[in-house]
Amino acid sequence: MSKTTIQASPTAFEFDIIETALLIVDVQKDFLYPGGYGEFLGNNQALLQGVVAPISNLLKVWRQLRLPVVHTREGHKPDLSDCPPTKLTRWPEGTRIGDRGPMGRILVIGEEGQAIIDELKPAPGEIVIDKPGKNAFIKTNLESVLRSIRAKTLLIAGVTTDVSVLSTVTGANDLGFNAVVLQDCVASYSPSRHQAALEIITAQGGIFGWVTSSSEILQVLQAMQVR
Ligand code: TIU
Repeated sequence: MSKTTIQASPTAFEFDIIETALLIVDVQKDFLYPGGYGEFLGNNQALLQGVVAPISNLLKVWRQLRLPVVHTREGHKPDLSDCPPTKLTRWPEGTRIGDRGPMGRILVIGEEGQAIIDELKPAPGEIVIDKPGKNAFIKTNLESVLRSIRAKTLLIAGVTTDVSVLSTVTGANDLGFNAVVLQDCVASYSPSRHQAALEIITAQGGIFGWVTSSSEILQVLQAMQVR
């Protein structure tokens, strides 16, 4: 497969789709549904709903072409031994990771709230990685999974733009992966922080990566389908 070039910010981006993985970050009930961790932190989870349709549309075509997708889920062991104090103790009791919410224990692996939302449920056989940090590369096998499928470029979708997406983008950049954020497929609890995170990624000539939209990728995929 020859390389293709898409419009992106701050520069056009040239890549090979067969060396590319779609990374969907933390589209979990605890962040997108009422009664989850996001809401317990004082956020309006409804602000994240806009990512569902564009991710779903992209995923449909991505799967038809059998391209690799990796889903991540933020979450901790039931004994919270992998949850650092920096994530645990700064919020009021009853609203912390491990406390009981309407969808089970907050951000605990295996609880209903920690699951990926029904609308974007992983298909059988797709890779799902539980991550204890914001950065999906920390204390996970994500890097080795990506190296094993020879991925050089990551198309990044998910939530939230200013927390796990940004943190994972900077991690990807440090490890030598091209991070390309799909702006319509990422969202924040704050539109201004969403914008700020995208600016941080693309500043200084693209210090951490590129930003584009899912329509650019869909055009590439549609060209592959007619071939
Ligand atoms: N609070 C917030 O915006 N996000 C998180 O805590 N985790 C993720 O972004 N996944």
